[in-house]
Amino acid sequence: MATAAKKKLVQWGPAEVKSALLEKYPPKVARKRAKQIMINEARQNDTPELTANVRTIPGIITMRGCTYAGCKGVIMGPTRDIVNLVHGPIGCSFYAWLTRRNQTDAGPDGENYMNYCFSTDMQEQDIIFGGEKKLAQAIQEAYDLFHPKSIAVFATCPVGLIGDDIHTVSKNMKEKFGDCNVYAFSCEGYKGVSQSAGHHIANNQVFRHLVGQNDEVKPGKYKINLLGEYNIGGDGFEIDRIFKKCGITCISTFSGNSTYDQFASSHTADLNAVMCHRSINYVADMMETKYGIPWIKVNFIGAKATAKSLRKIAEYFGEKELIDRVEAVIAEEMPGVEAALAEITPRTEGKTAMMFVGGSRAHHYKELFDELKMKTISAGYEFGHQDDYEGRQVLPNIQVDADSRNIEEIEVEPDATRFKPRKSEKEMKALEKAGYRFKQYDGLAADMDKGTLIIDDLNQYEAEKLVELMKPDIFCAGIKEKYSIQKLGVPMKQLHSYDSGGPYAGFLGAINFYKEIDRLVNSKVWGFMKAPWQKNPQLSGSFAWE
Ligand code: CFM
Repeated sequence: MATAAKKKLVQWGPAEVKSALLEKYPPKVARKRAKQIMINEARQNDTPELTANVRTIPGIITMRGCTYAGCKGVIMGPTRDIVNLVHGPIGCSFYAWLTRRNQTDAGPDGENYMNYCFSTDMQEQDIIFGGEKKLAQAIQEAYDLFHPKSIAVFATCPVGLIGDDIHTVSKNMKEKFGDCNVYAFSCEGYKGVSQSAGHHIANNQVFRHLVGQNDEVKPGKYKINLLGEYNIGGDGFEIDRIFKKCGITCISTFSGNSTYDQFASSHTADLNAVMCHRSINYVADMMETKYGIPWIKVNFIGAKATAKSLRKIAEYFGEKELIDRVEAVIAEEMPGVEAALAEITPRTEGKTAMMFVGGSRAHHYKELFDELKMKTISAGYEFGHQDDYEGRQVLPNIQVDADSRNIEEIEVEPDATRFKPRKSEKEMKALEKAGYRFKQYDGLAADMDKGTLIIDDLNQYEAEKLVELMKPDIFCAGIKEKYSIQKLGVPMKQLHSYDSGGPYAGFLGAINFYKEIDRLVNSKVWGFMKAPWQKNPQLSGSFAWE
């Protein structure tokens, strides 16, 4: 019996798994979900199409979050010296309060508002009579208490429904104060199909109200911005350590451990290095058009990926001094990584992983599992777009639906005085000829093996089914999935908050990750897990009054 079950598990085929996932759905739901479950063919630039960034089917328990979460929590949350004021009922603030593990240091000025929860605490009467006065009062109160450089206002669902004009309130308060930049985000939770819409809304306002506010040129020779790095579990600290060692100056990180001033002068950098393509590519594109800063895709998750990204940055600047320094740093850091791998990989080799995270990490963390010689058998995003799966070459073919049209696209022009190409056309051409790729991202599918399953917007039911059928050695997702998966006897690692671990970025982070995964996939405890009905299938019960 046990052997038969084992045999069946080993022999799963992706097509069978796909049909098993769809089996219980009503026909219409099954048809829709079938388009979001792809058996990967691993073809570069020509993968089969996957439907993404569409509404979750009502009734399905999605893993996604809301637009407000993407704007307030993800993009603006990690900035330490901007007061993030949520206009809405208290629950929206409370659940966005210190839950993402984006770390910060207080900096030399000690200005850090991250540990505070600012909210207008809307009540029924504000919903009925309007909340603008209350919002103005709250902005005034935050200003009087802290005198921050900047206050950002975030709209929650009811604000959009009753039509409070948060932008005019913010503008009036900004004019009144004179020394505090106040602006607002119309990021009502329902605005888009997921948190991805919130990223776009945040990008637009960051670009409009923050980037380019300070023209003062900061010291440093090789100046970059790191886009789409949010310092979860201290990842950003490790990347900063490596940059410093290499002599690379990071003007601004968008937005891990960042400050208002860093955003304000980010247009003075000479290169934008993009980590999380999904959440911040809009800013990268807009900064290129307005200021002439080229962007490249990088990844600091995985030791090899880190080395590759550093080399890519050095190659862009093209100066021997930097190239040599980067090589020296890699040579210094890699022995530690290799020693850890030599010890750990014999125990992890051949094991299997599944990853279902946001819109970037499934791809990034695949690098770390590759280094452990583990196989990623299924992966996907909660809210990735088609380009995050298949690469940016599909961008011209993506059909804009009503939900995407709902999100503003800013028309950007080159800045009359501040647009400055960072390289001559000739230099750019020469780099491209040597294989250097600007503005390019190939997506997850090209890196996944043939026959693996790529699934968009995986839900609670399918997650459990998938684990039952394919029995991975580890499943990676978020807190909502954690306990249901663990109850199936499979170790679960949170790749959003890292449970309480991290950093996993850079060289030292990679070593941390290897050790934790080793511990998880080789722990026998998961095999002992049995639910009561597995131990004793005939549980009997009676009513208390019987
Ligand atoms: Fe980018 Fe992120 Fe992600 Fe994301 Fe997120 Fe996150 Fe994520 Mo959670 S910005 S898309 S909205 S890498 S919070 S730091 S882990 S879902 S994969």
